[in-house]
Amino acid sequence: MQSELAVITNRPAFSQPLHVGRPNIGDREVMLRRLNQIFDRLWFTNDGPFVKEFEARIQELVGVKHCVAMCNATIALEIAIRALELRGEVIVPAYTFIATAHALQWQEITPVFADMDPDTHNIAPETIERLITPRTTGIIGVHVWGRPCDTESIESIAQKHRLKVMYDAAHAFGCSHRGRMIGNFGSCEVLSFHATKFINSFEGGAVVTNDDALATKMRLMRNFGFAGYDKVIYPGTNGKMTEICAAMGLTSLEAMEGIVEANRRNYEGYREGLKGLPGVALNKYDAKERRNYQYIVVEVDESKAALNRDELVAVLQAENVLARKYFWPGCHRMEPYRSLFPNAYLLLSNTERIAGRNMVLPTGGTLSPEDIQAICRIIRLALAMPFEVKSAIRGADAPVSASVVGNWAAGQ
Ligand code: T4K
Repeated sequence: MQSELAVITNRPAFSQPLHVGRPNIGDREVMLRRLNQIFDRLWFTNDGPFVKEFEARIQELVGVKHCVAMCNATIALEIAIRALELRGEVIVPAYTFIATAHALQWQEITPVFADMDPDTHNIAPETIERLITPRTTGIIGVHVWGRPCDTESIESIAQKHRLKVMYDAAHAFGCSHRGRMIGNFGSCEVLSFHATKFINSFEGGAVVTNDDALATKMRLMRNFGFAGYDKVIYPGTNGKMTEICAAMGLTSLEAMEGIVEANRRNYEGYREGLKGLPGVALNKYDAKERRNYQYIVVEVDESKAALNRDELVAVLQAENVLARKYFWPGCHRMEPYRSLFPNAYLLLSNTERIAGRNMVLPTGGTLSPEDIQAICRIIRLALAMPFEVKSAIRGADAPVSASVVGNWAAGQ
């Protein structure tokens, strides 16, 4: 068993970097056959047969009337926001990937940041109402880590104030809420199929909805507003998914059950390995609901653990375990929001606290149970020798960050 830490010895436990968000491939041979079909058909994009098949599979899996596949979830968010005619101000959680806020700001709609529920990391409904002004037109909830928002409370606030609701479900494909699949809530929900997501299409996204008119509008918008050759009936952009992306998405979907199983095994491995460590809390998933177990999120409470989150991340990165600090420091502390709303943090105390404590650990099909045991051992060892770790990090500030940059670059 390893008795020293690389942060002290400079000898990492892993020779190759372990990443958060390593892509799942599915059956490589099947993917290559699909690639050949694309070359044979000479149909590369613009609503091709694989895109249609991918949309049909998503509709079936989510149990929703329409899936409009797009080139990524950021464009899907932008198109959905525009199709819903949101404007003025829209309430979003500060604790999300920056794309949720940027999709609004990009169209000159002001994102107004709400605080999070510290138990679920999702938007806290009780913080929404005080942010509503005459300019507010909607609420975007984000199902962070695939754990559903409190849709009932959000939708009742929205009804009371005549606001529209949509969800950023980038993390939540394959998850359910009270027995109903995510994708069926609000006016529409946005899925991501980015390489790092549970199901990936290299890059990709989709809007799912049960609203026929909204789906028609979004199909027009993702293809420049074309309604047939030479006929543009709507303003639009290029949000189309390509055939090669849809081929990857289909291949990934076929592997879905195996991916969930591997993710769940990894999650259980971490749970076992981190059990009983004071101040180190693994995110919980509701076993009665469908979950994709894609994210291993650990909250480090410095008042109970001997180290803080940043120190543990430095320890892990020195070992070539490239833990991430998602979603630190929160959207409100990134530009342009930080300059536009310098006092936003005053209403975001839970976001500030949790964003400073959360770290996301590597998972996915390339990790072995032994890798996970080794990662947990590193965390245990570091917490057992906090003074040595703190002084190594302090004393070797420059070398530690240089080696972290080196590790990160080597993994690119
Ligand atoms: N809404 C939410 C709530 C989201 O989380 C996201 C995206 C979106 C909307 C927008 O969805 P998309 O427009 O992307 O479809 C990553 C992903 O790029 C991003 O998709 C994801 N959320 C976010 C949480 O994570 P970065 O900037 O941290 O990515 P990057 O390049 O550092 O990659 C993350 C890790 O994955 C690295 O450790 C390396 C590994 N990786 C990455 C890629 C691309 C690989 O091993 N192979 C790869 O091909 O944002």
